[in-house]
Amino acid sequence: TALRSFIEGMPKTELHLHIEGTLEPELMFALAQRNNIKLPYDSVEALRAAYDFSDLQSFLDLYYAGANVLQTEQDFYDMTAAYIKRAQADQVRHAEIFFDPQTHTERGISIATVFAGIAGALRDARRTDGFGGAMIMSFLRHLSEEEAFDTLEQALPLRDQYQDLWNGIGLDSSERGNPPEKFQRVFARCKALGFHLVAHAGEEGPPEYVIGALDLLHVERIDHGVRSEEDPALMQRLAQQRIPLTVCPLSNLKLCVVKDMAQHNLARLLDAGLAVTVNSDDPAYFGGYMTANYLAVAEALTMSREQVLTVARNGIEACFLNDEEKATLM
Ligand code: ES4
Ligand code: ZN
Repeated sequence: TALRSFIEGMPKTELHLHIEGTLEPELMFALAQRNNIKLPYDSVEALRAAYDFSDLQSFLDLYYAGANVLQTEQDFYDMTAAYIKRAQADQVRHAEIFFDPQTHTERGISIATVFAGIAGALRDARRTDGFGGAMIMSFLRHLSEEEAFDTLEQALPLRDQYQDLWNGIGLDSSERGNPPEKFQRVFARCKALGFHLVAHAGEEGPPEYVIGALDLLHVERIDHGVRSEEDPALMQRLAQQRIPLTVCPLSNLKLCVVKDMAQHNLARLLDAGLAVTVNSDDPAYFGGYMTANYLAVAEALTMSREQVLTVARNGIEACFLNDEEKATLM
């Protein structure tokens, strides 16, 4: 259709993407074989068939298990390079990528290995294709704040070496029961260090977690944030302050945050004046990359080209580049 080709050709930014969530079953099996790891599935098909989630936790269990195949710098490089190639096919020009060091350091992988592999692929893509990248190191909220501090201490010696890429700190994993205030001190430290700050909030958790992320963690963007709609005062504030929401339509569908795509509130959030963006979250698990996310939500909500373009422009506005760099993405 005309809308499909419009969306396919539209230059895009990606601001909510977990690199561990881009590990496609084929690459997962290849890395398992390379590293002599046995997966609890017989085939790529059997693994894909297990991607039938009932909520965030049911997904996270498989996502952390899948990440076990990542052992060497080359593994992290190959995963990131595969993502970049796929993103470029969807006309993504700039991606700010989450990574979860704790998922790997807990298994004895050094944080330097994680940084080197991801950054290596991003730098090669910048040099050869002009693909823009940034790295947002994210803390796992089901772990303690002390463990987050420990991860920060391990990463800080690498900061100079990766200052061209690592510019942000995020917060992800199991939301319910792990409110933002649990990480108030470590986020204050990251702010003092000059990092950009973001946090997942209002995906499964209540609007109070969005307010907490803003007022206690001082984040600049909210990842997901779709449950903000339950609080009219918060909606007003998000619109007035132009606080970006990095919304992930196919993720919300696969994790049963919405019953079907026609029920998604993205168009209502947009109509209320919020700085809504579209992103792919964990595309290998949720059934689609950037173009598929735009298409799914635009078709289900019968969005106009103008609305789709507004969302894409919001993505440029919301990214962590300076105005001169943003202008090159228009
Ligand atoms: C995640 Cl969709 C989502 N929510 C929270 N944490 C995550 N980590 C990876 N994907
Ligand atoms: Zn996410």
